[in-house]
Amino acid sequence: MADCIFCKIAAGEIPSTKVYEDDHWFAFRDIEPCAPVHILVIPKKHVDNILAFDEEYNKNFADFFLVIKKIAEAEGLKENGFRLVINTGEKAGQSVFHFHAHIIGGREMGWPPF
Ligand code: IU
Repeated sequence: MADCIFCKIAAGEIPSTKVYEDDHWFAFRDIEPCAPVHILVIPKKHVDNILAFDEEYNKNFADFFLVIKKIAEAEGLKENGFRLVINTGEKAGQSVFHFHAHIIGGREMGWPPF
């Protein structure tokens, strides 16, 4: 989508610290990490967020959790686990309107999240 910064990152038009890429997914390190491991996983095909999904778009997410698992294992997060955060909507903290999942790990986590 024109003017979407994450579309441009996924296309390599804006540099990022890439950690994973396949035909459908792109993952890179967050520029403002909140933990030793903080990675954003984005679909290459644009969607604003979960609220914009329909049945057709959802087919793109068939391998979503396997991609997350692959990245988490490669980042050494298997033993201590990690948190997956998907902020959806401005009031829930979403600031970039291209779906992204935060993989956060490498430190103790508190609950509830704020
Ligand atoms: P949020 O869930 O929409 O709030 O998360 C957006 C994240 O994208 C946030 O953690 C930013 O630091 C991160 N980010 C980035 O890594 N690179 C960018 O060019 C931009 C935002 I814009």
